[in-house]
Amino acid sequence: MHWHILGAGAIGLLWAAKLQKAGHQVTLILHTPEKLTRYNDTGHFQISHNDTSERFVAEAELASSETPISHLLVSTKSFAVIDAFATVQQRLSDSARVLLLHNGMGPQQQLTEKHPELEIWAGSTTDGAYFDQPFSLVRAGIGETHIGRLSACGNDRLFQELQGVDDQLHHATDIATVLWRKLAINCAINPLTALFNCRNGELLKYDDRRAAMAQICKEVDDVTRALGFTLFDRKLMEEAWDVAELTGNNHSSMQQDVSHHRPTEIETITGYLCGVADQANIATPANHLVLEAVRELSE
Ligand code: KPL
Repeated sequence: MHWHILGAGAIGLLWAAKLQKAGHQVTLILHTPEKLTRYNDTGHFQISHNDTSERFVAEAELASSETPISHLLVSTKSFAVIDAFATVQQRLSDSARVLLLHNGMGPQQQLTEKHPELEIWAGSTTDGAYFDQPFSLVRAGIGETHIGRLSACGNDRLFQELQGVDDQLHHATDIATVLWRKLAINCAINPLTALFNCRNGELLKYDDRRAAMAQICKEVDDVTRALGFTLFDRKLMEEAWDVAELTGNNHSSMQQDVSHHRPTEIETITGYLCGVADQANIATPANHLVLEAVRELSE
């Protein structure tokens, strides 16, 4: 298969490498002519893990290129998905498959509703990597990725066709629950780490941070229960506590975005949760509070 990767961030390049290693053809779609020129200086990206470093030679182009796209992986930041997708939409072939692999919720539902003719998949990953230089990634941890078909249209063959790409890749028959689980954990951890400017584990060390986290988690539990989702077999606070402890030394993606003065994914994380809660008339004051506070931080 020929995969076009829209969003050459950490997850996009990790997937480009995995797909290429499994024998797929890969083309990176880069955002600006400057980025394309910089990439074409060497024509490769590299990924290091422990003491080894691997080099991947892949083609790159701009969204304005005209070659048709049969398989599209969208791995941009969640707030950029809709606009980025629009830049390549007219290049999609009739039976194109689209895999959305980004944080948060909202864009997956919007695209599926707007394009009932497309086979759209969504995924959630705990893979971790960061850039030490442009186009040079350090793999921080090997995580799991769950993908599932969102659209009514199409079939489940894509999962079989991705066999061999990643031995930690799982087929989710209920992708909505998978996306909600990740959203719930992100609601519990990301805004507070951004507001307290701390590592994930440092949320657990202070009474006020733990209390805020517990309140946020209770509200998320209220919302998901009302929607009929069973996310975990225990309270979200217990689950989120374990994730914060396990990733204790990490800076959450939102804390990093705020500290580097980049736009955050608050609208597709807490913003999405609050939107759903408001529509269902469920009070989520703690989530609204952090939503406003992170919006102010990002101004
Ligand atoms: O997914 C994450 C993120 O930072 O976005 C968590 C689970 C909070 C780990 O850092």
